[in-house]
Amino acid sequence: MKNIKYTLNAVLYALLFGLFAVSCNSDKNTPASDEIKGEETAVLTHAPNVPPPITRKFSTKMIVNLEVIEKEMEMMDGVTYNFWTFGGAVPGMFIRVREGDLVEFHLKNNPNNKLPHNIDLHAVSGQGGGAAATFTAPGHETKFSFTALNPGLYIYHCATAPVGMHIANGMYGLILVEPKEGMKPVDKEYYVCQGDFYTSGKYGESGLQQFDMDKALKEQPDYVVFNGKVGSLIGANSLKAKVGETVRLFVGNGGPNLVSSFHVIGDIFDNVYPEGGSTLNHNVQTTLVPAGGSAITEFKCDVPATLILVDHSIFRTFNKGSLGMLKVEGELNKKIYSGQQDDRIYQSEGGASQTMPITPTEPTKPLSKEEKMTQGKAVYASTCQACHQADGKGIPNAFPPLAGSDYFASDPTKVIRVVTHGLQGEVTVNGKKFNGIMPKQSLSDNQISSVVTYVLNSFGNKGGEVNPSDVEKARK
Ligand code: HEC
Ligand SMILES: [Cu+2]
Repeated sequence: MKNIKYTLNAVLYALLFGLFAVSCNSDKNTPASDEIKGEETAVLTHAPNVPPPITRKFSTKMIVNLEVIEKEMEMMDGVTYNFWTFGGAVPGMFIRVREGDLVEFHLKNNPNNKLPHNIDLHAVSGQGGGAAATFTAPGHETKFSFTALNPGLYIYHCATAPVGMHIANGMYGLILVEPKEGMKPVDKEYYVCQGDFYTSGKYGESGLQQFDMDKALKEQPDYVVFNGKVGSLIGANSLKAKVGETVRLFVGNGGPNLVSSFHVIGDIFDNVYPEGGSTLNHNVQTTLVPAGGSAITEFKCDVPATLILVDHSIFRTFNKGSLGMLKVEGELNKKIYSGQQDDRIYQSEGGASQTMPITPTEPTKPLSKEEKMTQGKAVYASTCQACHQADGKGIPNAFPPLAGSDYFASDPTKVIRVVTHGLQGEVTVNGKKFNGIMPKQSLSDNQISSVVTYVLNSFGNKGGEVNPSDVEKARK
């Protein structure tokens, strides 16, 4: 058994590093007529930014300089991790070249790093996608060249043993090979890349987290995030667009394990290039992005809304971090959408109140505090819990805590107002800033008085009681 395992590994690494002389001749894409003119140094960008479109009509020599940096960074507020990065952030820097370009790739390994690394770009036809030529020790630089034969959006990643661990620590990014004829101009282009992370502590456990090999083998991540961090695309970091603009998202998935069901709540992809290839699909709700794969999605922003980017394997979104926002500002268009802009959109697809409707059974006589607590607990579980969590502690960067919240400590009627009217804009709760949207909840006066009473008397809060008449007053 052991022998078989070692033999398999040996074959795999031998292939990656080019120990076998494989010859594979094909003329199909040979760029015979392509003359390389001049040279350029590629502009690389950190997510969510994308380098400018290529307007050049000829092939050139593109010099790409990328440095591997091992670095402790935040995975979430208060949670840090030793990320291994291409360019100092997760995902790695976005590379943009043109079909037919001769790419001269320079890989540097920062002298302060502890380990050797390399790079396998899926855009490369050649041994290990470049991995064989770029095995680089700390403080060194390697170089190799390739011609970008096939247009498309490709993942690149480290392929140094143990490969899974290098990828799990954040070593991936995207390279776009624009087709010769270029891409249709759009108003906004953004770079979004998903990844799953395996930490010694559970989701949200503070402090420096170690990589957990056991969880990685079981494919049970604690974090599933966009652009390397919980909250990287929400609040002040949200993507932005105006009504009428067309947005193109270059979506990647570094994995290492999970496949993403990429979806934007509140809009439909007019165009999708599935798997980052050349096929064009239209009118898509959710597109699969394989681990080690990509997709390009395009959509027109028709009405003002906060669009929510999710992996629609939805527990990952509400419990592991794969949530982003695209704020679309501009004029309402009631023909396309009317109603209360932000909260309705949220409720219609992502909100908890829609998925778990409550049938109001109106009591005939006033409830005692004890009865309110019982009813309130049930309302909390079916309505509030999806966001504020069972323990009332919320989710850092996304949903504020109700446990010991200083937001309403001095005035319990504030809780009623938040529930009846919803809440948006920046709020500070226990010293942490939140800038999300809480939809107003369609609950009866009785249900609200119960759930608010429940919140005031749970999660270590200091008590209190409210009545349906208080709710009626607050509604006005
Ligand atoms: C869809 C997610 C969601 C649901 C469901 C939800 N909330 Fe919220 N809640 C939020 C968000 C997001 C904020 C912060 C809004 C902001 O940033 O302006 C918030 C803020 C609050 C606040 C003020 C800040 C604080 O932490 O004290 C209270 C109180 C509150 N919610 C109570 C409730 C109660 C009670 C329910 C159930 C009846 C509920 N929420 C349901 C998302 C939600
Ligand atoms: Cu590596």
